[in-house]
Amino acid sequence: MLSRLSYEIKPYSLNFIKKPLVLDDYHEANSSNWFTHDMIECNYFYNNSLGQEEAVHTELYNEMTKSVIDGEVDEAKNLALRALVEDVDPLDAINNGYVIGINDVGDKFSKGQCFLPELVMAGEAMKAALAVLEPEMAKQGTERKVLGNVVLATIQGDIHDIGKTLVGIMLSSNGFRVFDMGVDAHIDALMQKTVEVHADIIAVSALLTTTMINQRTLIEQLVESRLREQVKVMVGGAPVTQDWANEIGADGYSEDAIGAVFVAKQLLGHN
Ligand code: B12
Repeated sequence: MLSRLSYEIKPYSLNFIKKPLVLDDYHEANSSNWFTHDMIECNYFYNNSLGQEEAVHTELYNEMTKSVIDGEVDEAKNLALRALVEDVDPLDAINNGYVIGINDVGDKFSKGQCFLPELVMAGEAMKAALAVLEPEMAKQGTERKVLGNVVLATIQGDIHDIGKTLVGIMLSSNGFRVFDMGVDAHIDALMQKTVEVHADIIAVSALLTTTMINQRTLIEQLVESRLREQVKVMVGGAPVTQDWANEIGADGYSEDAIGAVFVAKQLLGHN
């Protein structure tokens, strides 16, 4: 017989079950047809394969995922606080809850299935949750496995920061340690930071055709100062293209933030 919990589990639970149902099914799931045989079968399987405590955590993870997808900043933060009170491992909360949400929104943005304000709000919700959970992880000494150090900035002369910040959120959500140098970041400062933090990647954004040139200057100066072999360079921003990346000798380019994660992993051999 199905337990009461079955009926409380939201569609997002299906993320954790090896069943080809995806978040896109959520809207459909909200229709009256949701309690299909498949769903009941899934939750039956689910309830019988997890202990009560894990099931409760899974419900919390699902709420976390949803808070990011819905761009609910306060909700995301409150759920993170609840995780701490309920002794949920912060790393599990990040990986099983929030990251699933931000990756879903990022993926939808890439496919033109959602728009910038939704992506920005999802990023804000993600940041609010990380701000609660990361200090706790540091305290517990359970920091996430770091895939690599990334020095990130909007290049010298340019003050656009929305895209750069989204790239930073996606990279840090997916295991990179990001040192965000903000906007109008001077090339000297970027190089200094690269040395200081042993950066594996420098990721620079440019939104102006006039400041794209500074991405080239950065690479030239890295070569001159013999830092070029030690660090990969990724470039992006609305006017930047793969051709431009090739022309200036950058190692990686992506047209969006979710692609930036893929490229960064690839550059460091994590794919
Ligand atoms: C918002 C905006 C502003 C805001 C910026 C607010 C902020 N906090 O960032 C304000 C009002 C301040 C602004 C100012 C200016 N702006 Co403006 N701005 C824009 C606008 C409308 C949107 C930019 C944006 O945020 N896009 C959304 C983000 C998510 O997209 P994105 O940045 O491209 O990032 C994505 C990808 O490119 C990629 N990505 C981004 N960075 C990186 C980095 C890496 C490493 C990787 C891999 C990927 C990656 O991932 C991101 C997420 O998917 C654009 C028009 C447009 N449609 O692009 C004009 C635009 C960029 N601005 C423009 C101009 C001219 C200016 C000003 C010079 C205007 C002026 N005369 O003062 C000033 C710039 C001053 C300066 N020194 O920088 C022009 C540039 C024209 C050109 N060819 O150079 C544009 C194209 C508008 C236009 N059509 O004329 N701007």
